[in-house]
Amino acid sequence: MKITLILLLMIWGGLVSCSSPSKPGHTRKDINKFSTHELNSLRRGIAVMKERSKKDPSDPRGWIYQAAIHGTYAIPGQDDWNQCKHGHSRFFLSWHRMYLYYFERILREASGDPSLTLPYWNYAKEANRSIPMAFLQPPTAENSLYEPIRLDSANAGGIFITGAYKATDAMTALNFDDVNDGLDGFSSLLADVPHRDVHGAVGGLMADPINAALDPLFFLHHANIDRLWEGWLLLRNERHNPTDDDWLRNHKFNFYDENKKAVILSGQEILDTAKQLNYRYDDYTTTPEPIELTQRVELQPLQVGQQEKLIAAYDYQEKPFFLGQRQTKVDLSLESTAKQKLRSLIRVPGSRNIDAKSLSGKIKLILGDLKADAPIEGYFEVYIDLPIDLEETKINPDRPEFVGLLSFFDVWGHHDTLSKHTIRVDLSHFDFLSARGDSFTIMFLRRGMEVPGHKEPPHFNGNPSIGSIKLTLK
Ligand SMILES: [Cu+2]
Repeated sequence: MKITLILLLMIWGGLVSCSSPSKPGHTRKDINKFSTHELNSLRRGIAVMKERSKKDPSDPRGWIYQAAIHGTYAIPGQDDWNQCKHGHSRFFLSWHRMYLYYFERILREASGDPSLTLPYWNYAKEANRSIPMAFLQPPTAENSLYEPIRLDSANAGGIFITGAYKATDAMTALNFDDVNDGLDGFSSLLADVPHRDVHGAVGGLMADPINAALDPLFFLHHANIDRLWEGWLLLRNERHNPTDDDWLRNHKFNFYDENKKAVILSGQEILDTAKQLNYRYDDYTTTPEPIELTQRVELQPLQVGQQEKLIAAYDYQEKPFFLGQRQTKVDLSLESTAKQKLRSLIRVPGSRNIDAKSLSGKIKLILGDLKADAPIEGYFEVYIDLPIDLEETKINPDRPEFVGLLSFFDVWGHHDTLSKHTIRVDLSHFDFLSARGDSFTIMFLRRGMEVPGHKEPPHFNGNPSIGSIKLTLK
């Protein structure tokens, strides 16, 4: 009996190791932990892929073809090009996981190093707030990781000095998908911050969803987004992936493997990275840690009779609100009945002693009908009622007037969809509202990665505009 069992175990063990010859699995590491050997493999793999595209543009394992699967301006296109899922698509995370998986296999094969894995860029860590050094130095064509047309500030080693890198809002969400009343779920929140803002802050190819995957940094950024998805699931407390057929089975996506073979994946095949895709991450921590607070209140679907009231709006159909190069302000006056309602909610004017827990999530700033006629580099910080005459150097997201971030990545290039961006407003900001009275000011401050001492923001020319600005109370 014992012998049979041992024999069976041996056969089983043999079968397992035969069916997956690449065990033990691959571990995706922080780029800053890459050894010189690993960096050389990464550089070589990308150089080989770039070379392949030059020799044969139709080679699906070439750099340009791989980027085209994500997005391309090339005409005529192939059926399997321009597949990227962004914004509020519920396939944003799953599609990019599949895409990275086959890209990584191709990269590994191209590098000739069977142990090469895709590294990730964890910009939330204090030491990682600039573009990883290997992608900046040397700034020559020989360095396959360098990309000359990023924003100057990004390629000069500029750092995120503001909150664009923080996934806090996304991590706090319990729902994967957006829910009925328009509150964003984890997937959309992560697609906004840090995803969109990092794209914008790097600039150049990265700021344009159609060209983004041509910059090698794209793959490290998305590896980090993929890692944050796993990190979110590990926070548990009701967090889970969708379980419906639409997400798991009904949508299938096309890729190529390292042997040029066409392959197809669906959601159910990529849920367990270690078991199904043979990779894991070296670290799943998300920085800063999310706060478990009032999400349960926020995520309840809209109930009958609980309509949203307009508090204030800038909603000129004919004339959108254009954002300027640095600071742009817009005054909104309070709608009179909303004013009373708001006052009744803020029991102690000028203080923080309001029942924030029960009211959180009820006030929303909705920025709708976003438009741009070119990719917009950088991103915008949004503030409500900053003190007048406040020096710009003192404005940062640690201030209580900060309400969120706005980026135009994926507004450009997705003309067919009406782009809407919703910012949940923390009630503590309304101290300022009650103090000042009948109107308040929303300020948009443009940021990028900044080189200390150089205050000039990157110049854009895509005329970013907002068609409607609304503050609603539920
Ligand atoms: Cu992206």
